[in-house]
Amino acid sequence: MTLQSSTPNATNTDAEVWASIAKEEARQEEQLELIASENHASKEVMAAMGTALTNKYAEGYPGRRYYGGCEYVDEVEDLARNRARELFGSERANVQPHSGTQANMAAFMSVLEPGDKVLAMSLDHGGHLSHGHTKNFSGVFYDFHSYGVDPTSERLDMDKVRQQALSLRPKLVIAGASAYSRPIDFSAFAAIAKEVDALFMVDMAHIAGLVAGGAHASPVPHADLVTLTTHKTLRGPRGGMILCPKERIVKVNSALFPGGQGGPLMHVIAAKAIAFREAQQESFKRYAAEVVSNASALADGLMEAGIRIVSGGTDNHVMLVDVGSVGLSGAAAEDALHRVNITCNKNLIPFDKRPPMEASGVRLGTAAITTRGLDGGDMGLLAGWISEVLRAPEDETTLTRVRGAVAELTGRRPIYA
Ligand code: DSN
Repeated sequence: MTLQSSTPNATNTDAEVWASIAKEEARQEEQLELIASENHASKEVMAAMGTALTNKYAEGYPGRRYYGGCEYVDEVEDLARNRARELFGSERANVQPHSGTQANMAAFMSVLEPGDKVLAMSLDHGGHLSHGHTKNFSGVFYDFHSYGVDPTSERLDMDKVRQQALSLRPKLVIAGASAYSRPIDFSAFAAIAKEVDALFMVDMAHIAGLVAGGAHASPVPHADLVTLTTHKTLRGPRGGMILCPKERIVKVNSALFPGGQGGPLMHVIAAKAIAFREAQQESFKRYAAEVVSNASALADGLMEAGIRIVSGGTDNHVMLVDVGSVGLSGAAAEDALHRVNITCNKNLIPFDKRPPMEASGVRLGTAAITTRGLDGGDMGLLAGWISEVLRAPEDETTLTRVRGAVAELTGRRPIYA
């Protein structure tokens, strides 16, 4: 095992915690990360989170705090907000949400009353927990209804979404998903919301990096509220953000603080500012395009190997692999791939007959492996290895051979060289 950037030094005395951190760093180097919501942030982004900014309380917003000594964290938050606005072409940004779910909570609180009707994508068809799951705050406090994908095309059917909106008359329509591989037509959603006098919100957590890099259309010109996370395709620190037109920012800000959070994580906001600057570079545009072309190549390779991909492919960073097509459950496929150091997560596919902890699919994403430099040729290899493992999940000879091939590739493409 090699120790990476957080290797303990003379001042690190907590051997137990540092040993676990070192093992996690080695795990990331040794495994191919196909979890679609993960990525490998830059050393500079990670360094910002290990600074004295973690010590500072700064409830409030720049220039209007409830604590003294905020002059430098004000600079940091202003940098983050301004860079976010430039990056996404948004009039205003709130960079304080600790997570995507907290960004969604504040966005909802800024426009909804408890019990209001909302129309969002079903979690079973690729939506998100915070878009109305009955055990989540969203489903507890608001009256969520859901739309899904068409059973044949496995794509969103905007005529059906419109019919549902017309009969429900929701106060808010939400677009955005955590397991949907096709472009989302934000303009069509906005037109439906307008027709039923609803507000329109987009949760672009998964595709934020693709939007920043020009590899997916932006929802910003169409939506009243846009929420996102900064750690997925956007490749920043773990956290959330809200974008909105200037007339909405006062309500958004007070819904976030004091509505849903207390003190902001200023060390994370510094890391967000650094990540936004990274995402403004030409190299990030190339990265976003490569994430999409790698996903397309991986999906093609799997389909050529006879494995079904939901909706017949992908146009973004993610794909849903129907592992039922090779006789496995998602849980068994996740486990078999984990044994060869390919990490992914089991996932329901649309109209799945299995329960979520078993599922019939695995979700694969290319954001993290593209960060470590894997290219189209590597996608062909990876599709072959995944196919071999899924077709012989108990065969130790196959597993040993593929594990060796993965080790050779990860060794050639280190994350934090
Ligand atoms: N849990 C995240 C995902 O994996 O997509 C979304 O919050």
